[in-house]
Order: sequence, then C-alpha cells, then structure tokens
Amino acid sequence: MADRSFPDGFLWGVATSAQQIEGGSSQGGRGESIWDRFAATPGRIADGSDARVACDHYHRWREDVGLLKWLGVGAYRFSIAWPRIVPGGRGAINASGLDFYDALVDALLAAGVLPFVTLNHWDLPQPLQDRGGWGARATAEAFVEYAGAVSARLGDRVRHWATHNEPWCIATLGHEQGEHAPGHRDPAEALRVAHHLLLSHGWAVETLRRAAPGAEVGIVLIVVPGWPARPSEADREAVRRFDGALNRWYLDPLFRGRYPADAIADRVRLGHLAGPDLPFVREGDLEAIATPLDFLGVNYYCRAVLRADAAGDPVAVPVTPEQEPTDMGWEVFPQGLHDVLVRLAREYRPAKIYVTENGAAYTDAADATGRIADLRRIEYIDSHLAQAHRAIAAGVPLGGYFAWSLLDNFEWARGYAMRFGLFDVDFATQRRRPRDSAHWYRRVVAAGAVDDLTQQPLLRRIP
Ligand code: IFM
Repeated sequence: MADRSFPDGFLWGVATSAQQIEGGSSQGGRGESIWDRFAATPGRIADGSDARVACDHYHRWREDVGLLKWLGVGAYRFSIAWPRIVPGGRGAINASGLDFYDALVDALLAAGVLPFVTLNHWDLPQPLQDRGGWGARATAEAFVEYAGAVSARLGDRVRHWATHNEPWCIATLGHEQGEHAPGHRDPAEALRVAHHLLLSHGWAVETLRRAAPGAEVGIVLIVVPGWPARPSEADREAVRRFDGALNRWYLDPLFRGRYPADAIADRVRLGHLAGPDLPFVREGDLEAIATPLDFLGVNYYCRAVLRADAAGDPVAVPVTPEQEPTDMGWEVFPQGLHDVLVRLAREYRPAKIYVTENGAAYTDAADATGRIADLRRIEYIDSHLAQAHRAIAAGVPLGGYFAWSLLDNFEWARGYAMRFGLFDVDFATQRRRPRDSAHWYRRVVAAGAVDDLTQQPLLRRIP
C-alpha cells in the first residue's frame, strides 16, 4: 500500500456549528434565530425536538475544548451564533456574546488548537427574517455589520474565517424546498437569497481582511457531484442541470464573476426568472462576489445519481451501493471526494481548499463495557481521507480536513436521531463518550497519515 502520509502543515480538524451544539438559546442575551422559530413550529423537525439545549456547549465549552485537546487536532471549525452577537439583527451588539467567543478562542489557542470560524451557519436572527430575511438586500448589509463586530473582537487571534456555510442549503432547502428554516417554497425568492448571500460574502471579505490582516478568508460550499443513472443523453443533460443549480450557481460567481448562462436559461425555462437578466444583480455586485479568496471550503458527503424526468429535469434515484447507506440515506461514495477536489482545482483554481466537513451518521449501541465500536464511521472517514490523499497527489492544493462532527448534535430538520459525532452524546445527561472513531482519528491526527484498514485487525486495536 502506498504511503498515506499527508504533507507537513496539513490541518487536521473537527467541525461543529453554533445552532447545532450550543443550546443556551435564551441565555447571555442571545436573541431568537430562524431555526429557533422553525423548530417551535409543529411538524417541522422530524422528532419534534429543538435546539434550546442541544449539547449544552454554551455551558460545557471548557469540557469540549478538553475533548479537542485530547483528540490532538490542529484546528476546530465552529460557528458564531449571529443572534448571540446581534440579537436584534442590526444595531446593538451583545457584549456578553462576544465575551463567550473571546474566551473560547483563548481556550482553544491555549490548548494548541487553531480556531477556524464560520460566521453564518444558518442561524439568521429572526428579527432580520421579519424584515425579509436573505431575500432582502438589507440583510447583506446586516451581515457585514455583524462580520465587522466579530472580527473587530477576534481578528487579532483568529487566522481562518469562513463567511457562510453552504449557501445552497440556505437558499434551496430553506426557500425553495421548504425543508429548512424559514420553510419557504418560492424558487424566485431562493435565487434572490443566493445572490444576497454571495454579495454579503464578497462585501464581508474586505471587512474581515481589514480586521484580521494576513488571516485566511473564504467561504464553505456543499459540493455534490452528479452522476447519470443511465448512460443516456437525457440523464447526462439532467446532470448538467443539477450541477448548474447546485454547484456552478455558487462557484461561477465566486471564481468567474458571473452566473452560469446555461443554469440561468434553465431557471427561465422553469419560470423562476422572467428572462436572462437577473433583476436582483446591481452594478458592482459580481465584482464584489468575485473578490479573490484565500481558500474554498468544501463540504462533501455523497454524490447524486440522477435520471431525467419527463421534462428532462433531474430526479435523484436510489442506487444499490455495495455498502449500506448512512442513516441519512446517503450513499457512501469516497471516490466522489477525489473527483470533486480535482475538478475544483482544475476548473476554478482556488488558492487553497479545505475539506471543511465530511463524515457520516450511524447509530451503534455501546457494549456492556461502554465501548462504542463504530467501525462504519471509521471506514467512512478513512476511505474519504484516502481519496483526499489521492487528490493531493494529483496536485490539488488541499490544506486540511475537518471531520463532521466533534459531537452528536441537532441535525436540523432531522432532530437528534442522526448521530454524526466522533463523541457520542447522551442528551439526557450530556455525557460525552469517545466512540472508537474518536480513538482512531486521534491516532490518525498524531501520525499525520491514514491507516490502511485492509491491513489492520481494526476491532482488536481500538481503543
Ligand atoms: O449537520 C450538517 C451541517 O450543519 C452542514 N453540512 C451537512 C451536515 C450534515 O447534514
């Protein structure tokens, strides 16, 4: 087996987000987020849960920094809760919110862990939603004010900043498909939302660079490679449409300063746009969006296998994978990570890429000794790391990898049943327990290289 060492300086990390782990949702002056409102609406969350307590990280953050230190990771990707900083959406800044992250950042640095901050991981302050949310251009201005407040306080210590997490999810799941907050089903609004997210990103890059000179600034996208279900022209066309709407709608403006013409034509055909001119784009917007970035964050979980419906539009079809899907129903397809990274490097030439999320939801019971042998999660991460390694060998400027997630947490509309954590969380007691994957990842991080699981009697070696 070829050497699986990663380059010196490769950043090994784990990731979380504020809404999913913090809890303390009405403490310390935090305001309401759109996800608080959404979860309080009957029928929105599969198990009827909410994120008022979640992992209680708001109170247990010192313990959680201890877990990171034990793991030995070089970086921790977390997000700032926007409603904790600007409870009203605009105007007054909540000092106690800034104090919380200030202390967290100091504790991370003292533990030898670099803070990798995401500013918007979906928890828009509800007062901004009440004024039109991301569909309103003023929300982009509010985001820049918020980014300014956070970076003024943390910019002297935080060297990695991501503006948004997965704008496609906010725009499409939240405003077109209605599955995520705020639960709208309005494709025209979703396109405006996408634009205002990108615009606010571009504006905020400048703000962040001013407050944190020399820091790396980027954005995090979900990237899903499409595959034709059959080797037909129709299915290949369905893949093109899918790719245009999900991947290129974000990548092209960010790296080429324009929305993809074919994907605009698709939206016109679908009646989501009146014509090829995008009414929400103003002069200077595309230049701002295409401000050069220090990195692109890539979240990769699986591919989409697509067939064309009667109108030629993409429909995801279940594949029959050799391996069982994850609890999310997602196919395990490690090769897709390699392919995505190589494609991004070749077609968009980002200065650097981080895999900012990758991981799997599986439920494994503890045995009588309390051990949780989550071999499937280890295999998932190991096989994806092997593909990341291949991508580096192919010349991709990959700077790091963040496993999703440190802890089991509030998995949005799926509630708490989806367990992504390297650490198991008992939500009744808030006890954190390392799964075998945590022990395994700790060794991978220490070695700076992935195991070849085929050569290891794995279950005997762990923990
Ligand atoms: O939990 C989410 C995360 O918040 C965003 N990316 C995908 C993860 C798994 O669904």
